[in-house]
Amino acid sequence: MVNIVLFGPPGAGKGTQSEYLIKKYQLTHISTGDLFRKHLKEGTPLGKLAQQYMDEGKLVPDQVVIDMVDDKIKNDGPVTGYIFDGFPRTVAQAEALDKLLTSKNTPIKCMIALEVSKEELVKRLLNRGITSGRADDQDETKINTRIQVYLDETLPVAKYYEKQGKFNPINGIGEVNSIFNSICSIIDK
Ligand code: B4P
Repeated sequence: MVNIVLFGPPGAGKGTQSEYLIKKYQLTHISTGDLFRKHLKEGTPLGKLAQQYMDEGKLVPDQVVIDMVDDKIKNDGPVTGYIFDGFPRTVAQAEALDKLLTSKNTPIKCMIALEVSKEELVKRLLNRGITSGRADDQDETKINTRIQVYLDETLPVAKYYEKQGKFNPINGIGEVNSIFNSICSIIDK
């Protein structure tokens, strides 16, 4: 079983690369952003709670995120591995994930961090905002908040995995295919 964490700021290409990785390695996708958007669409209490935070570009409280992931993993049947996309976003989430996977005897193999400049992130997200309908992609102030939240609250997660010898930074600017190949070479090591 191969478990991978795909890490990076908003707009770094996590969702984009996940699609290719799922196909190649038959992984089960856990995107906390997608799960929240699904709840939102279905009008669940969890979706309504998450919306307040997402619309402002802030993080949903840790315990809410952790419980949702816990529930998803516990209810999944047998899987060949997970790709965690946009999770963990805080050290508390990373610790909770380790605990959960240790109890299943299946640790994280590696964390891959996509590195992209702030100018490129803003450009990509505004561009996606034209078609996505996502409120958090349409307003440059909200995008800047998301990037700042990433720097303040999420970046320490990189150190967490670095200490475990699992941190692998890669350049997230360039052709989607060549970034994909760089990711595969890390997974296949
Ligand atoms: P997410 O859904 O995770 O959204 P995201 O950070 O914007 O990344 P995404 O994966 O969608 O974008 P991608 O980089 O692939 O989170 C949304 C919100 O949910 C958060 O702000 C937060 O409120 C909440 N949330 C989610 N998880 C949470 C957690 N764990 N804890 C607390 N709160 C949480 O792609 C962006 C764009 O770039 C796309 O348009 C794509 O086409 C383009 N692109 C990708 N690769 C490219 C390349 N190589 N070149 C050019 N463009 C590229």
